[in-house]
Amino acid sequence: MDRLTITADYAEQPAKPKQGSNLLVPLIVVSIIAIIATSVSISLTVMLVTNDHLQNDDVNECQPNSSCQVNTMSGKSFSIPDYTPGLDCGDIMDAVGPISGVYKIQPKGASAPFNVYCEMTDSGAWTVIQRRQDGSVSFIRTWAAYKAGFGNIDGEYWIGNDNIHYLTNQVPYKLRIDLEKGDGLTAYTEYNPFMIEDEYNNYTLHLGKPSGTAGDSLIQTFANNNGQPFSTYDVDNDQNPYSCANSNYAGWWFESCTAGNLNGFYYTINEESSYQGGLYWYSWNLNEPLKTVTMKIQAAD
Ligand SMILES: [Ca+2]
Repeated sequence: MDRLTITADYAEQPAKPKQGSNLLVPLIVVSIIAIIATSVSISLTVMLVTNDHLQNDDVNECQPNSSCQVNTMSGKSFSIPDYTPGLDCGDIMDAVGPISGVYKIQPKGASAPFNVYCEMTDSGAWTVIQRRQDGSVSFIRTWAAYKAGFGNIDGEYWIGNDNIHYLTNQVPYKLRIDLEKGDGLTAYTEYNPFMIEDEYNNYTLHLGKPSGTAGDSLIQTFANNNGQPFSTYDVDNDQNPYSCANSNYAGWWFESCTAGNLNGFYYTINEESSYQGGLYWYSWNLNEPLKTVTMKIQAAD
């Protein structure tokens, strides 16, 4: 009986002590991992803070005879070496290094320097001529507004048709268009070369060979924008009996009308609408509205 009872008791609870020891070992392991992870995390944080601090100190160190400016895109302030307004952002990068931000440039033909956003990347310095990101700036503007430029250099803007003309007539330039959908997917298209004529010739668009991941929505498509003059709602130079600028809510190089409209109305994602006149690039995203668009130029190789 005793033996049986003991056996039975033992048999009923065979796992209990083992469970205890099974739990104990993972607990110790987990605790050790937690301690190590915490230490690593603390070290990393310290390193990041230190690096950030060092980088900021590096960049913020104002040298004698230097000018300081604020990088409003990142919200960080930094200083840059004194520089003479360059012909484009390529000159700026040569002068101050690969620090993206707002700078003054003065291309040949421009009567005065003007602000522009310079995007310094692994593929060189890009002069940003247009940016859309939140709908904070209306692009339903007159001919005069598109001529002079409008918006905020640290946000949404059009750098101005005169300025685009000055820039792209210095040397051969290429155009890069960066696109982002609502789901965060990105793609790009380049046209090489890219230039526009002067106001006398209605800023007529000239595009070279397209390349990239977003396809061509401006040349070989249902509307050929290449060789077309610029149109706005108050100056209709398009090939349509009506006004493409009116129906597309944009100033653009419309034919009749376009398969790519990057100056249209900014629809918020999931906004109930017919998407008429929105930001779209048909060869990549049909007529679904885009989330962000950047048009930027660089001297061609
Ligand atoms: Ca027309």
